[in-house]
Amino acid sequence: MAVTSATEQGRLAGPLSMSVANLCHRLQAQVSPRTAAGFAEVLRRLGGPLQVAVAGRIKSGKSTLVNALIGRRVAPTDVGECTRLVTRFQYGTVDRVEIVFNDGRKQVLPFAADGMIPAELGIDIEKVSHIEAYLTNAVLQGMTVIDTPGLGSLDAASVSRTEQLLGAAKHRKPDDGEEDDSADSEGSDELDDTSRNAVAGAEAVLYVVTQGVRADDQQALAAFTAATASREAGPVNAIAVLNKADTIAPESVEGSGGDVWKAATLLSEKQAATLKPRVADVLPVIGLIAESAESGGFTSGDAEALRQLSEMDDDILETMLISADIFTSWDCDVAAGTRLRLLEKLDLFGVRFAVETIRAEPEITAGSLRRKLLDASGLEAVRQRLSIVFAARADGIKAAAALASVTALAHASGDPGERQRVHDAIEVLLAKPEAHQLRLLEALTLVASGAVDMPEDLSEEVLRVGSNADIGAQLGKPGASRTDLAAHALERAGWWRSFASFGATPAQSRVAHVVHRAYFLIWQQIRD
Ligand SMILES: Nc1nc2c(ncn2[C@@H]2O[C@H](COP(=O)(O)OP(=O)(O)OP(=O)(O)O)[C@@H](O)[C@H]2O)c(=O)[nH]1
Ligand SMILES: [Mg+2]
Repeated sequence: MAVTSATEQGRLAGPLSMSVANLCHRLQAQVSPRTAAGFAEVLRRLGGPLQVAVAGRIKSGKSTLVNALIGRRVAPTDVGECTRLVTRFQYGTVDRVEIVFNDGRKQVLPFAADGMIPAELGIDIEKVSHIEAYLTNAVLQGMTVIDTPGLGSLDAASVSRTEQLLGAAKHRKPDDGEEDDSADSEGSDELDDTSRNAVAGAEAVLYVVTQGVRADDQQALAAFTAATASREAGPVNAIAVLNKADTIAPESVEGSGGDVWKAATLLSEKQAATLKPRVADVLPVIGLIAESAESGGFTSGDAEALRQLSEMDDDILETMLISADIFTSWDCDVAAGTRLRLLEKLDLFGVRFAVETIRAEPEITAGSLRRKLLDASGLEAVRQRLSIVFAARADGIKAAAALASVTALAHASGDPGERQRVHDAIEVLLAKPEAHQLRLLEALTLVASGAVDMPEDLSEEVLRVGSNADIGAQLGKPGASRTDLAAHALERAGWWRSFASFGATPAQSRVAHVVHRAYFLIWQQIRD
């Protein structure tokens, strides 16, 4: 029996990924070469870092946020062809960018003079599948970041390109131009389009919304769905940010007391009410300031210009800060070009924040000012959330995504015998106690996505038990004693078991059995 090798084990996110990897290894010998090639791809992905897609509407600031997260200004923002392409940022030992064409061909793309991916490629982008960027930045060892074009644009071609890449294949009809007949490639170990898409797709989503885009905006939601298409997104693998928090007019938000950050926090809570339980959380962030502070964009020259501004008469500065036009066209000692650069890096809110910081602490160094800007951007909270929500659960998320891919591959094979063998193997795997976490994630996603309807208090309980790593939080009793927790777990286990048997619909009952077992396992873990 083929088992996962020691080197592979080292790279897998945890025991769940390992059990799915073992399943793939075992099945490889029992399926057609093409499905086996698909399994090989699933195995390759299981061994890699979590794949996080940054999705959202056009111009919501996705690429800016990607740069901030990677800590390097490398993704083109604002204009240019590249904002219409999917770019995958992954770890590499040398910096390298490749254009991947639809036919699989690759071409190395030189970085632009400023170290960024060129905004214009100088080739027919209709022929381009996506861009792969290998960067030495350490953050990418922990996750692969996928920058996506803003959906909701009128550009249907880039929308469908994104959907294909991110795994919306199940909705797609065979392309006219490309052959889809399995007969041709039968016996070959090349991945066909369907199989490729079955294993592609992001495993987690960072969903970018702005004040201007209502959270329930259909096109914004389409962008969200497209990013995870073949698997359901939910609080396990999706978080949202309310970006461009600096541009929120506080007077438009009741209760903000005129404070921009307070307004952003209130708006985020409101968006969360609409988006939950699709996402774990909605966090306010100022991507632009985060990018400038994190990627070396903010220089000591900028700090010096801000210091000069801070020494100006307050009334004059206030007038200048009314609008970008006034700020750049006003007659003052700081060169207009420098002011324009400050705006590009910090926008008016950031300039004001920096000036106020310098006035409160005139001796502040450029480095400390950069640090304060970073703190003000809210990026740290997003990072922390990413590590709590995603990194800590990478094993479960990756294993669930891999299982979904395995199922999709078997389904795409067109061979009923093969489909049955794969199906049986998955059932055996899921029946094992150590795979319970996968069942729980599945149940949670069914409830979160509304596929299984539950009374609200029960939904909340399922979400709580399924999406927390810490037992106190799972039981909704943070800080309670072990004895209390054990008693509570046992009580809830009993309750869910009887709910499963009496009063629940068949779909609810399946979820209830999983929740019952989750409580039971918690109890086993903490009883004396
Ligand atoms: N004021 C402000 N501007 C921002 C912020 N984040 C991004 N921007 C600006 O918004 C514009 C669009 O940003 P991008 O990062 O290119 O947005 P995108 O979502 O990647 O755009 P597409 O890929 O074309 O859909 C740029 O001019 C950014 O400088 C922010 O937090 N505050
Ligand atoms: Mg972009």
